[in-house]
Amino acid sequence: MRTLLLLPSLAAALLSPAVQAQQSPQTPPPQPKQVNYDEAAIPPYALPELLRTPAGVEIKTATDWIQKRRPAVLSLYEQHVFGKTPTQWGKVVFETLAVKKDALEGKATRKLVRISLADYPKWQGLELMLHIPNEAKGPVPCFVGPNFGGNHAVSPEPDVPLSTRWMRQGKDDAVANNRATEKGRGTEAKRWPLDLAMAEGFAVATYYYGDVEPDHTDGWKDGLRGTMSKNGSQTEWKEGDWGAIGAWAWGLSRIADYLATEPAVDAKKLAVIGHSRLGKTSLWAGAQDRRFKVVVSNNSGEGGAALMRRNIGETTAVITKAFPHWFTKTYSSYANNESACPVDSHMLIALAAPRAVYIASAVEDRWADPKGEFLSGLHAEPAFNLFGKKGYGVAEQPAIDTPVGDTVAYHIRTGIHDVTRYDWEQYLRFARRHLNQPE
Ligand code: GTR
Repeated sequence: MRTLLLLPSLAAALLSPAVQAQQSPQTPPPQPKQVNYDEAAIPPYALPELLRTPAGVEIKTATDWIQKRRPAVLSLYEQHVFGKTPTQWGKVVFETLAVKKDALEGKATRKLVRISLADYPKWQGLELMLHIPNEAKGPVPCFVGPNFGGNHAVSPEPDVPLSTRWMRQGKDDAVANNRATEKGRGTEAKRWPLDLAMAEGFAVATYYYGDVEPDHTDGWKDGLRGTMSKNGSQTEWKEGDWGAIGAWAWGLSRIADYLATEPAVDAKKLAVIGHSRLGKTSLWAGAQDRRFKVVVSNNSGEGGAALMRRNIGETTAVITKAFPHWFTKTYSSYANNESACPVDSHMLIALAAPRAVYIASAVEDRWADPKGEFLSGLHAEPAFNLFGKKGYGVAEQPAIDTPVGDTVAYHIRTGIHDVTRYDWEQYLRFARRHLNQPE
């Protein structure tokens, strides 16, 4: 098998050494004593070839990509990284819980909808919070993404019910005894600039990721995975079985199911978005579900957009030790052995082709390896080129706060690991450009 050889670059100039690893407030990251932040210390690596099958056949057309290579790459990603999403779950039930027509000072209609499974009543379902701009003249495009702190944390308004599910304990008092408190209201609102999305004519759909599975190693027992597995009697997870990221991504696809029934939304114009571990989730949802026409990865890092073969910032060894439940069991066998893995994240990005992908980094988010996030999009470009689509248009990371790209786009923003209004401004512009194109 021919391989593409990439030599480590010495140019780490963009990345200031100021912050070692800045993570979301809910989840202080593991801080291993020896984290490599030196580009020059990355051993040379070879990426698995994107457009050549293991038998050596070169993929030269869009049809061959769609019919042969894409299914093979998807299956490799299932087997080695995220596990296989079940193909059957029976009837999906939608139940409208509340509609508020004058949310956000009259700018939006807010709907709360429970999405559950008729065959698995033990699973309490997920609560979708949907904001639709009131000024819309017809069905609108929609961003779909999971949130970390509950719908009450995303909305700035006090009448959104507090989440009652298990929640990760952070340093602040938004969560006490692993349950949301009143103090958590609006704490994630900055990451979800609903006013901006409404003004731009986009609906926004979100759910608390813990509705599908609590985010800890035993969380599956109380979540969808446990409930669905052998009628709840499964006791361990095998190689190739799905992990929590797969389950959270599944939740995003069920929201897409609901949106197909929602007259106010144009379900042909969906963008999927996620930050950090939920950016890994949005990439995996976008890889599997072609209804997401735009895929956004915000600071998704290791296991997301960052190339796993670059030993810098968070590594496969660190992530699989801290969060084994996120992935399929096989993935941990690549700890300190990344070159044995038949995929890397350029293939995860390519799975979205020819749909549009936006990858974003932050300068101080060195834990997530901004350069590795950039490179996955760059090395995914040949798959997009098969469809006559263009990627970044540049071969080096652009200057800070300078977005680049066409169907694959990228920016590295000033600041820390977070989702900001600046990030959303770029995503909204990108989504408008791509969602308004003919199929
Ligand atoms: C960290 C983890 C990262 C990232 C982050 C987050 O602890 O190491 O991979 O996903 O959590 O989700 O905020």
